[in-house]
Amino acid sequence: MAQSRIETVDPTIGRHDLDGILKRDGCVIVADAIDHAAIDSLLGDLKPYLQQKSCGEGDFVGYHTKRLHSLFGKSKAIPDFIVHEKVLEIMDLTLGPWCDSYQLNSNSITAIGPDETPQPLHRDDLLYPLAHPSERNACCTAFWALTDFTEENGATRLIPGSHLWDDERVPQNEETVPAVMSKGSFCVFLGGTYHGGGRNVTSDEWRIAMFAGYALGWLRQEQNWYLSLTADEVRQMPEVLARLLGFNLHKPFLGWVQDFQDPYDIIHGYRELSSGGSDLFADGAERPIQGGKVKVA
Ligand SMILES: O=C(O)CCC(=O)C(=O)O
Ligand SMILES: [Fe+2]
Repeated sequence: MAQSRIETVDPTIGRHDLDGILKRDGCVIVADAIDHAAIDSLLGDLKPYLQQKSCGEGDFVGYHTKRLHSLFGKSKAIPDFIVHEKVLEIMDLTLGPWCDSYQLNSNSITAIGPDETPQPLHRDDLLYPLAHPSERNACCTAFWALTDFTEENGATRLIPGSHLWDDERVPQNEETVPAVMSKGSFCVFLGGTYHGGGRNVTSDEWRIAMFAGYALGWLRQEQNWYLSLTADEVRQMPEVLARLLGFNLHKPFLGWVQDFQDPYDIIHGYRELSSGGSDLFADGAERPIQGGKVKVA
């Protein structure tokens, strides 16, 4: 049975325990996983953009919520969060079994201001036409608390265990629990876990989160990094990040360019017509994935 609260663990937790919690609850909070200096530097870089940005105008995006995107060009601190070791360890667990490599799906700042009403509950995997429950996760989201998250200031609300619900069951606000956590912690939830931004009843507090969504490498990404980054920016990134953004070949042969080349090589200067190509699946990558419907007790 899923818990009626979100389990909070220490960053030293082992894979086996993390896996058990995520399979049972579909969500977990990892407390104090990054130091405040990294967050303060990020918030300093984002401040002018947040000041200039207008609030949304819609039930889903809110009316007292500011959102920022294309964050790589706005702060050099972003990669520290996106390729954070513990986050990637969780993605290895939740997405790794179903693809050769996973990718960054989305990356946003959501700053919920005073008087915001709750965001409608939803599943982030609504992007993909999946039946629930499914053993295969299409996507998985991590969100970082850049400020303390409290029930009063709009902490994201989740329904632990709802990743195991079918498509008929309608989530109710009373079933949600707030992801209360300290600045520097992050919460992860599976694509099938119902959640939504919380109500902010404070008079002057902004609850600021950085969302980083990850998805199976064979799906279309929610945000299009190919147009929001220049080739020069990608060339200067560490390889792990460039590949995570999709400048990568998903085995056995998805996403190749020119003469069956890996996009990562193209971006680093591969010249067309300089080879006749080679078998992309030569190193033995076959269909890597097997699986069926999840068994619900
Ligand atoms: O800001 C939040 O707490 C939730 C945002 C969210 O779930 C979304 O925009 O998909
Ligand atoms: Fe969401």
